Amino acid sequence: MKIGITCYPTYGGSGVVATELGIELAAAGHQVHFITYSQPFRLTGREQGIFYHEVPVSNYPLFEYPPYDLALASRTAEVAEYYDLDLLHVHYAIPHSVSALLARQMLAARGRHLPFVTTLHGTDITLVGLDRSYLPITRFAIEQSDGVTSISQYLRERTVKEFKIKREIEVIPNFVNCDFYVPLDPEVRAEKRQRFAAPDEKILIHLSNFRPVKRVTDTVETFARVVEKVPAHLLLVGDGPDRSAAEYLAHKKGIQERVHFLGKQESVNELLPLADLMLMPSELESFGLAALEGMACRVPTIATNVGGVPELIEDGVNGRLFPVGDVEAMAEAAADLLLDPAKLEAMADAARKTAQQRFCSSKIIPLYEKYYERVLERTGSGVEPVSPSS
Ligand code: GMT
Repeated sequence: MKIGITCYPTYGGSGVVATELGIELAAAGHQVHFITYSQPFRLTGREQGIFYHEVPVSNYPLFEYPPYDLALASRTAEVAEYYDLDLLHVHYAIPHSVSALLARQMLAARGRHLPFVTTLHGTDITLVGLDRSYLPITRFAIEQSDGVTSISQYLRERTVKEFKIKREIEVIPNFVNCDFYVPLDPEVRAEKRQRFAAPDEKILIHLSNFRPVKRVTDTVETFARVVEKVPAHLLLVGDGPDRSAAEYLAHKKGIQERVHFLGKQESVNELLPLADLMLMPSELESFGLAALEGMACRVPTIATNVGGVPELIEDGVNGRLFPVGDVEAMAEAAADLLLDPAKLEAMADAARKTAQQRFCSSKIIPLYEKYYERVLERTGSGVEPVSPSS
């Protein structure tokens, strides 16, 4: 298939999922065209079968708000026509599904059919989509999509309830490449950990875009309580609006030497396996991709019991779940695990097993392929399989 993908190309779960999906689809033999305002950050531009099309947005002085969604619709229609795309897959409903709808209509007027699939990721529904100014158009674009998927059961139910959507929404969970996100060989791991911690010290990690919903200061609060019991270091990977609040808190608590702000990192698969535990105290997560990436590297997560997280983490088996804001309980559980190596090892094994058995890209990518085929069949634009001789 020739598939167009639109997403937010910057750091953020939906962009990561869209990019990894494109990489996996290209590896499976499809032709993938990314249509976004900048190259998705996990792409090198050298991947076989992947093409990138930048969306230029002109900044005429009259435009206080340059109309990116229109530029995106226009560029999508062009790319679809020139490269003969079979299908478009947009990640994050706002504004991508609206631009896709416009592109589909523009092409229809020229006698071409471009079905599009919208994948809902979370804040497009739970925060942004419920803003009155965005709700009607988001609901319309979701209803008009040729296919809609959500990354968890929770998000599907929340979309149906809050948006009163009647159409079918397919749950296709997030995934991780289990050959790329892997535990390290113990000797290599011990050597690499020395960059951050002494051999007898533990390492905790947090990975996010530091938005308020991630409650990064709860991560620091939790860690401050852990170091009272266990010598440890905290790696904070990512950047965003709450970084300075977290830095201030680390100084206020006098633990700044133990809290390492690493900023945005491209190869998180190299950092995650160094940790013993991940902290994800979010206010809400429709899935919690960071936790899954950690689990694939044998790092269990102390998380909040919110949204779609229980679909990934089973409390006491492959991680721990607590109410939002309960930093005391999260710290106690973390210290308890760090001081009980056998318990931590069992949980680390279970975490990797969950990632492998349920969320590996090898299991999830075929679900997307089958879904695309169904959408193409339903909309009357099925792609003929290419015979080896043709
Ligand atoms: O959480 C964010 O701030 C970013 C957001 C995104 O779309 O980039 O993340 C959402 O999508 C991720 C990938 O599907 C999920 O793993 C996150 O749980 C989800 N975030 C929320 O629901 C808050």
